[in-house]
This record gives sequence, structure tokens and C-alpha cells, in this order.
Amino acid sequence: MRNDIASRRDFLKLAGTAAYAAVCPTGLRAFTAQPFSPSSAADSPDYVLRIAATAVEIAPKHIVSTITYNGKFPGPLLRFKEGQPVKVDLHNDTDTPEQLHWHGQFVSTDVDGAAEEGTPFIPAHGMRRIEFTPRPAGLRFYHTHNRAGADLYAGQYTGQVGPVYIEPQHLPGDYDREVFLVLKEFEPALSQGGDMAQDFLAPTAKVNALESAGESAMNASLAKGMPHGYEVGYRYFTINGRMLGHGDPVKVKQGERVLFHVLNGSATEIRSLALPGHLFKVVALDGNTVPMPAAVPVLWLGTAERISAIVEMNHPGVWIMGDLADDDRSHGMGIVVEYAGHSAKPVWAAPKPFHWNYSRFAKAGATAPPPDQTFDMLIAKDNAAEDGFNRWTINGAAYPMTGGVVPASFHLKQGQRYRVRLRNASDDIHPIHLHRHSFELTRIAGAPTAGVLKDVVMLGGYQEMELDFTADNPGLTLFHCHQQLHMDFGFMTLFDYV
Ligand SMILES: [Cu+2]
Repeated sequence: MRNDIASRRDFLKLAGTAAYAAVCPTGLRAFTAQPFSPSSAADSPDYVLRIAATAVEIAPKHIVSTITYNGKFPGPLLRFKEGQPVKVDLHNDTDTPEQLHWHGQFVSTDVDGAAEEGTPFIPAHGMRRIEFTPRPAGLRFYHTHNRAGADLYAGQYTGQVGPVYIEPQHLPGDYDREVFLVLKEFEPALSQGGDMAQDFLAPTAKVNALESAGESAMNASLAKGMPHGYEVGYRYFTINGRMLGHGDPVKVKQGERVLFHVLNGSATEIRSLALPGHLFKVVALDGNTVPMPAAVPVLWLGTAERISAIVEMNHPGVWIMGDLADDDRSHGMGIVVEYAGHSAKPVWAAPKPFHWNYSRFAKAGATAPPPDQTFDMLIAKDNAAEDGFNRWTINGAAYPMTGGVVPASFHLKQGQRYRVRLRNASDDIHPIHLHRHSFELTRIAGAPTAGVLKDVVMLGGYQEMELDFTADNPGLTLFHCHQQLHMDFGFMTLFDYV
């Protein structure tokens, strides 16, 4: 059982020195072993994050150049305590003003890290000090919220991603230790091939009207001689910044219960993860405890989604925990799991086909309370309409590509419960994200559900979905697709409080 929580000061040291064991089977012990060094200055920060161009070795002789936090990829694991205020100094050593978004936290617009909400930029070669009270408990993360557009060296195509774990007031003790995994690709490039259709979500019910609208818009565009809009692909794939076979293995003992905290830090990709001969007991989605923990053979995560899952180590050997896509795995998307006393070539075995259904973790038989108001959002794609990039619209409007604050499209009253009814007239899966609030999944592809709280959810191609949230954190609130290409080319909107 893990109760040896390091103090905030220990993590100040961690953040300051970037001495971060990315896989942290022994990580915490290493941190707590560091000498306690109280700061003399009363106004010194609790944490320091420094944004800078960095060389990152993802495998021997594979060195990528990117922007990171504290000179490492991933950025340092920040362990906050729920409800205990923190001071963070954000330094920007690059030539570009930056935004650092505290993804999944209920913070104010001044620190949230989204220019669209009015958060001030961290100036180029400057700094900002911010203060906030971390909440809610669970697996969160921080990442840049800059628009990248056509610049694949900007925004979340860079290495500006790091995990946050907010300690709850009472620790659940159902596991032996924690391992954090950050999934991330490097060296992006554009293509016009059209995206491969991914068919792993359940329920599978598509809406005919959405499909015929989407297909006829696409066919009309192609008939005019337009090419397919750009998609992004990657050369290298990593877990905790190392390609498969080139990082430290996750070393386990038979009978151990390991709590994996998995973060999809990709700018654009949906990821899957399997460990041959083992099941993942999912206990939290996006850091929020699920009503019905359930064991599954495969995890699926859209961009920015997080899953916390316990694996009982009861199948000794040396295994590859990796992505189901053979091509991505063979280019690095995996990590070796090695049982004590075993040494052999790591083994991969593809699991049987498995559909990912958020409702599996929902409250059985429960129905969500009715909302005070429902907002309809119809999502559509204008193929290749923006200099070869697809333009994305919500109810016919693309968010201006200047990235500034614009008048909000949807208005909230504090304390009211709202339902967002999403209708996807495109064949793409969209990881939909709401800032500064959590939402409850209340309907997935026609099937009602309740009790699963998230801040990102995958909306299937030509599908419908309903999300409910309570307006309980006043200020401008950004709602967008987390796929960088989609959000940068229109797929964003704002709520305000009136
Ligand atoms: Cu999208």
C-alpha cells in the first residue's frame, strides 16, 4: 500500500531540477529520499516550469528537437494536494508567447491557460507567476494551448505535455504502486491520404441523416477537384519519451497490483493499449473515479484522455504493453513489462477485437436528472476549405483562426444544469473537451447512461452524444475538439456566464 506521499517541497525540488523518473516504480521513493531544503524567501514559488527548446533522445541515435518543460519529455510529474493552494512560476525561454493549460482542473480564467478565455500569455523570454487551488483530485495534466495551424513545430505537436496528480484527501489503498505512462508521437508531417476509419467505439449506431449530409458534402468537394484535407502522421512513437525497447522496462513482481495512470499526450492521435495475458481494471476516467470499475483487455484513449487502471501481475514473463496498431508499435508505441526473475525477448500478442464503451463503467440502471436547458451543436467539415486544411464548424460557424477572444455563442446561468447535444456530421472521431468544468455522459449513440464524469470524450463518426454539466465556475469557458488540427481550424466555441 502506498501512503508515503512526498511533501510539496520535495516536488518543488523535483520541478526545479527536473529530476523526474518518468516511469516511477521507484520514483516517489527517490523523491522523498532527497534532502529537505526549505526555501528562505517567503514569496518563492512552490513549482517552477521552464519552457525551452530541447534535444530529446527518444532512442539511441534518435534525437528529436522540440519544446519541453524543464528540459525533459514528459514534463515533471506534479503531485498537488487537493485544496492546498500552489504558487507556480512559468518561465518562457522561447521566442513565442505561450499558454500553459491546467487540463481538467476547476481554475479561474486568469490561470486556465487559454487565450480564448482571456488568460494572459507567458511572454516570450518572460515569465508569469500564477496561484491556484488544485482540484478536483485525480489524474490531470498540463500542456500548451497555443494554436499551431499549419506550423507542426508549434502547439501540442511539441513536447509541451506533463502529468499532474492531485492527491485526494483520502487515498484509496487498493494497489501496491503507481506507474505513470505518457503516450506521445514526434516528428509530424502532413499528408492528403484521408484518415483511416477507426471502428472501435460502442454503441456503433450511426445516424443516417448525419451520414448522408457528411458524405454528400465530401463528394461535392471531391467532384469540384478538391483533394482530401490534410491529415497529420508521425515518424516516431514513444511512451514516457522513449521508443519501445529503449526505455526502462516497468519491472514488476508476481502478485503485485500496479495502478497505471495513462495519459494520451498526442496532438492528434487516438491511442490503444494492451498487455498480453493481462486485464486492466479501469478505476478512473480522466482522473474521476468511475461508478462501476470493470476489467477490460484494451484501453482506448482519444487525444488528452486519461485512464487510471489497476493490473494484477499474474502472468509472469516479459511482455510488450503496446498500441494495437502494428505500424505505430513497431515505430515505438509501447513499453516493456518485465517480471522479476524473467529475462527474454519481450512478447507481443494481439488481443481479440474489443469495442470501447464508456457506459461499461457507468452507474447501472441510473438516469441523469433532466437539464435546465439543452444546447444543440451540429458539427461539420468543409473538406480542404482552409488552404488545404479541413475547416470545422459548429452550427455553421468556424471559430476565428486568429485565436483571440470572441463573443460567446452559448450563455450560462450559475447553478443551472446544461445538456450539450452533439451531432457529428463527419466521419472523424472527435475528442470533445470542456474547460474548467467536468461533464457527465448522459447519452452515447442513442443509449442513455449516467454517472461517468469526464472532461474529454470521443464522439464517434456520424454519431450523436449528450453531455451534461453544471455551471459552477463563472467566467469564459472554452469548448473544443482536442484534435489539434480540428481545434486550430474552427472546432471551438465559448460559453459565458450571464
Ligand atoms: Cu475533432
